[in-house]
Amino acid sequence: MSINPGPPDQRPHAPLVTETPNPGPPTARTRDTEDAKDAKDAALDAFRAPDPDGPLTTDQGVRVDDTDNSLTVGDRGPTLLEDFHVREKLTHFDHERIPERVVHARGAGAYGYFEPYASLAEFTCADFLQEAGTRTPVFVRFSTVQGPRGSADTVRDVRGFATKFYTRHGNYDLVGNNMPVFFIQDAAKFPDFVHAVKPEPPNEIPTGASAHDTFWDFCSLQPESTHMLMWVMSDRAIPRSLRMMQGFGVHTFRLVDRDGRGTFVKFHWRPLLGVCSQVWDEAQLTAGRDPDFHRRDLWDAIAAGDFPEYELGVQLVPEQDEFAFPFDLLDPTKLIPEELVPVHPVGRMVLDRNPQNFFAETEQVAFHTANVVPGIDFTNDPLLQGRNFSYLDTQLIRLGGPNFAQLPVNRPLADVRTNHRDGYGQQVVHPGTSYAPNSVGGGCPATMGGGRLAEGVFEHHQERVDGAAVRRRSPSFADHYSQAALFWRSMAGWEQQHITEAFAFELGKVGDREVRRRMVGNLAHVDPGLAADVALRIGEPEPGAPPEDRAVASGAGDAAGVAFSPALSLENLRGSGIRTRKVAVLAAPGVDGDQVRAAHERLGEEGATVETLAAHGGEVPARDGGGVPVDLPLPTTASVLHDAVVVPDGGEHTLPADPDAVRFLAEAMRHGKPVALLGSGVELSRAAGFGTPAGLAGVAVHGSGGRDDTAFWAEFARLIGHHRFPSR
Ligand code: HDD
Repeated sequence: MSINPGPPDQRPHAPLVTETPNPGPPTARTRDTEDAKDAKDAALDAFRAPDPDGPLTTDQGVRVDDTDNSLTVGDRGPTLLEDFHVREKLTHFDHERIPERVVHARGAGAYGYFEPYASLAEFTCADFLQEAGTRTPVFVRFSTVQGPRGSADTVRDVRGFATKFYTRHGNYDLVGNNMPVFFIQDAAKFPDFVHAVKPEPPNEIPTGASAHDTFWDFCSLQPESTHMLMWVMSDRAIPRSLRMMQGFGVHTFRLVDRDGRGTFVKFHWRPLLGVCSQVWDEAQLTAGRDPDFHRRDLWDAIAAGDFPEYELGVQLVPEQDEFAFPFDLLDPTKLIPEELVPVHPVGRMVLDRNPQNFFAETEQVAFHTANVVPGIDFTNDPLLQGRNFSYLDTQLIRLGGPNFAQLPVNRPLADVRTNHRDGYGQQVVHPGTSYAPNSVGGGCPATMGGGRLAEGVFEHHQERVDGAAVRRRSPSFADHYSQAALFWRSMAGWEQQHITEAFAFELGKVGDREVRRRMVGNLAHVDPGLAADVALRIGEPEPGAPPEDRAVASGAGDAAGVAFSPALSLENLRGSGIRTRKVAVLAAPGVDGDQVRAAHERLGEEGATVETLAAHGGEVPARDGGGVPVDLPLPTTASVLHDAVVVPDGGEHTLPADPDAVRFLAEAMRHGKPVALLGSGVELSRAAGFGTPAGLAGVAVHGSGGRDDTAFWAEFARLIGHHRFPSR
């Protein structure tokens, strides 16, 4: 395979001129395909800035004598227009900003690769899914939706999960979220939805939050949002890490095999570390302690070689079963319960490289749902159809013109030969013709004709459609509550409690009583108990029974075909092990140094990152006369930035009197984190108001806990692997 040859000045020859009218598909399995990750990395090399170890120049390459002083008349005189260097410097600076994304403005990105476990040729001719182990380079961008570029990471929000596969047959973008359904059924509603969730017009408040009147006004009038609201009010909306959340393509897409046969497909990403969330108070505190919490976590993990990994799974539905479900496969407010159609793991994605420049790569990456490759196609989901217009459109304004696909991060590895010309920022020097048909250019670039899917020629799936042009929602989209109720029923008790509290928090911030009542009324269709509880908490009357016409579509029945879906509960999605979990050891003068070392060794062996914290940096004098090195002074960190806490024996004279240490442990206890109290470590628990918490879920109390006490540390590692104990 030949790769995109890089910027024009480094190309051996112009890519447009081919000697044969039909260039044929890229089939040769060269090193580039076998080690595809290197192919994108190498392609980017051509665009990377030269070694900065040399003289400063202007944009024109002219060496500069001085960049600190403007050219002036005399020492104190006016600045001269002739100073082209300073004028260029200021002008470029003045133009540094581009419009942020209208949604998903805040993000973090990473490169990596995808490889299938086995061939999917039975269902699709997509080149990158044909052979086990074929590596395709990817770029992934995670994001929040509501907040601007500078907003905090840990807000309650949906997370974007967008993947660009640089396949040999062109770029394929899977632009998904960490929730499998969406707020609306038709793209026509998207501007309304976004206007409602974005900050209120007069004062641009709130930032990164949906707890305000316009959002709930819209949703309360738009019952199709109810299912998604259940997800957004659940702990799924406050993930512990971008490395610990699922991803979903949301829509039903279509796989197409080499003979043109279609199969409906839903895409799932499952993190190997398991799915873990914060608790709400923790998420709010984290937003203040480290607004970059998720970005930093992703970056640090990749930098440390702890590469995040996600398994790709597919739910496959034969085309003849299109109408076999009690919901419409084209309705993006519905999921296919895994109990009806299991998720088959088909490959894995590893993120193993941080970008080198945030703006050039993470900001300028341009995703588009219509970027599909032969073997993957759309369905008539009206939300997807609208997206297929919107993403290209938005890049034109965001990235300043039609040549954004030439930006390094967006360039396909596959050859590009188009008749597109000119436009802002054109990078390619096209010597040849730019129209078809032509004879003077030898007929190039030439189309290859239909029926050649397997050779990498995209051909739209042939589906028979017939009907009058109508502007109305399909009646098959009418049930807005059954799956919301299925979600509610499938939650563990603590998850239901968190959802109830989240509704009460959000609606409690809504000023308009009519909106609050209407929303509570909608919740009655999901579960009368939920509605009554929320109503009580926000001081509204308990709603009556749902009106008859709506009750038809209420969750009381079993319209989804399953009564419970264990696959929806976080209780069943925890990973195993404690890799990359952050454990704090609180040390104070007199600490048992052996226990501190044991925590580092035993938990470190399991892959956790263990940090010793003390009132100040340097070393803490240990009981045995030695010194314990301090990783972080307590005032510079917080318990919300850690997953678990160890309080060793020996600090009882200082720790309980240190307000930072007391707050650290109190918060960890409140947030249900695993805690190990060794020997006199229980004194800190008493000072934090938790007494001697033996028997509390997730708390390990032990008299010794030295290095050799392997059973104790193994048990504590098990507790850390459990993540949180919200029932505490
Ligand atoms: Fe969207 C960005 C995901 C519906 C219009 N969307 C955007 C991003 C993600 C999603 C992950 C950020 C991509 C990146 O990192 O650059 N969007 C979704 C999902 C949806 C969805 C999973 C429903 C299933 N979106 C949706 C609709 C429309 C848009 C219905 C319009 C009709 N989305 C956009 C956009 C954005 C965008 C305005 C903003 C920036 C961008 O595209 O590049 O075009």
